[in-house]
Amino acid sequence: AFVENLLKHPTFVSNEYSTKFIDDTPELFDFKPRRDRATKILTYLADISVNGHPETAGRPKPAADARTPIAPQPRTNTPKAGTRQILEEKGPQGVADWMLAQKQLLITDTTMRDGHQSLLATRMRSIDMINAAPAYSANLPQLFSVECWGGATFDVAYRFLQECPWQRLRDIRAHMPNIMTQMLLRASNGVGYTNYPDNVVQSFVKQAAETGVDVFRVFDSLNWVENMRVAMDAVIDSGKVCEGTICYTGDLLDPTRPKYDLKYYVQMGKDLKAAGAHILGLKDMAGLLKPAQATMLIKALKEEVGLPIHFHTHDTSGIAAATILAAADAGVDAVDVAMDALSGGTSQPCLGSIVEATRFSERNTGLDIGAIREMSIYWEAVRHQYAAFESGLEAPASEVYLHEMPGGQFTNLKAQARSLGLEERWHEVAQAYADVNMMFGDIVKVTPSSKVVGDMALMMVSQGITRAQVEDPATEVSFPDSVIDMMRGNLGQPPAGFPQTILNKVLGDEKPNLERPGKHLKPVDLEATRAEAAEKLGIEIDDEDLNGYLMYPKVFSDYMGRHETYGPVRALPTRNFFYGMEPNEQISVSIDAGVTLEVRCSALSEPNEEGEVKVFFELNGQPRTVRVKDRS
Ligand code: BTN
Ligand code: 3PY
Ligand code: ZN
Repeated sequence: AFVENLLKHPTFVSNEYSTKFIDDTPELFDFKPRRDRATKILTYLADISVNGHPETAGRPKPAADARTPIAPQPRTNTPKAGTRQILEEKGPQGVADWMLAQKQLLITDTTMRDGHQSLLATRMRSIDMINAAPAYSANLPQLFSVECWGGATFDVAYRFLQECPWQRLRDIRAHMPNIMTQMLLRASNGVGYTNYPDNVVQSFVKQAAETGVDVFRVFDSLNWVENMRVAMDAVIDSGKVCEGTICYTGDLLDPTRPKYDLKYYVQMGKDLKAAGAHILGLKDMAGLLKPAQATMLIKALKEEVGLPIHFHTHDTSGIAAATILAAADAGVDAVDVAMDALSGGTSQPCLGSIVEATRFSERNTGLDIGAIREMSIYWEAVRHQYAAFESGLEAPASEVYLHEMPGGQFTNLKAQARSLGLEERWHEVAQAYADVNMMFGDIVKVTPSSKVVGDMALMMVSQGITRAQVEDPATEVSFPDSVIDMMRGNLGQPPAGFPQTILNKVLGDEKPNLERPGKHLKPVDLEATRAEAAEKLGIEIDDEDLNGYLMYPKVFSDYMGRHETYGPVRALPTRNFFYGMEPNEQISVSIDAGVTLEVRCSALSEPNEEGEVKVFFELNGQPRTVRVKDRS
């Protein structure tokens, strides 16, 4: 069996082995009957070539002559020290002190997280990020941070991209050792849609810090600081940067909505400081903060809280760049922007243009505009590979001030509306979303509370129910589960609680829980859970896997099942991952350091009577045939 394993090992097959290879390759001693990784990848390529990828069926395809994305060359082999070195040498408080002492406007690049979450349905694959990381490190070392993890990217990686989010983080970290990585953490909701037991949140944060997150932006979907402490404490204990975050909603000058005024935000900022935040995040997830309001809010927070401020917004309205410039004038310390090719619309404003706009001012970012252009040209080619996931949003829309949907939810909800046959009634969905918000007491809408409002709005439009009917005790309404869950208090409490009218209607006589949800959740036995997963999946479960399983038991298990069949498909170029191979196409697939498969597709047969297609490959020059059922 050893010799058999050796002969079919891809490194051996590819003649790249050395004498150390046998010692360094423990799987040679693994004698279970198991198909090797190369065979698994060929199986995947054959299946996709014949049947297509379920996620891209019926969607626009990249142009046949679309440019192959080639990352910019690193301009040096010894990247300059950056914010990561400040964190390592001086700790998180050192980072905060350094921010306050800086004059330059500090820049976070969101392309690898919110940029594609908001424009491409979160579908960007790790390989496209990791390929860019060395050029970020060498050519853009002045960046404050690169947001590349968390939010929706965690489950989408397992669920739709067939890759491990932890490996993505580890690889980006390794290739970009001088710039801080940043993640979005939904406090007690982790990177999920529900409140997890405290020890699950703690375990997750610890692992994320170990694998490679430097800055944790922690927010709560109802702005309840009480419900953020467990996550914030875990970040502080890990020695990483805790960015305690205010979610911005409404308009702080609107006299008809006095709930979220300047005083409210300043108080929340003070509460987050008292809870130990190193940085104060200001997260305008829908892009509602207007320039003049930004001037007031940033000034007030700077003066009265005193923490460095990191501002995040979305360009759905088309005027977010003006808001960023107003925030910069008012003394904001850091801002989020996306590389040009993935900016605008529901994403962040344009990084290169903010760099140019501040260039000859005292807020000059210090970033090299040539390096930014090169990087954006790369991202443009990457974006073209994801044509299937474009939302087709045509223009900026002031309607965002009506519905207040987060940029990361907008295109998603639109797709959900389409699948319910409501695409032509989108503006009614937008109005219903606004009505539901008021009915729920004017709440912060951000994952997961935004999903609850969206579920309710879709239900009302599809069933033709108005707000008045929902609130009328005499009308029978069957509420979505997520609404019942939120009214029970399972996502926590908004400022001043949910209105009695809606509570009565949803819960009847049932009393909601007004305490922190985590207070009543029993701790999970982590080792028993590890054993359960290992038993169920028949594999060893390491700490990263365990934390994936704790967040998403089914999504993780399904991923592992497919991984057993298809192997490390993360290594495939994006075009081949989504569309397979064409006859005469040849690709290199680097499945491990030093292990590269040269794959050529020679031909596809016609289906036989059983509906089976033969796909003919050459793997490192050797002929290989894979049979696949034609399910198309
Ligand atoms: C999914 O939609 O199930 C997730 C990604 C698809 C995984 C691959 S695609 C080829 C093969 N056929 C399937 O139906 N699933 C796997
Ligand atoms: C997320 O939680 O994924 C968000 O992007 C919220 O804005
Ligand atoms: Zn965002």
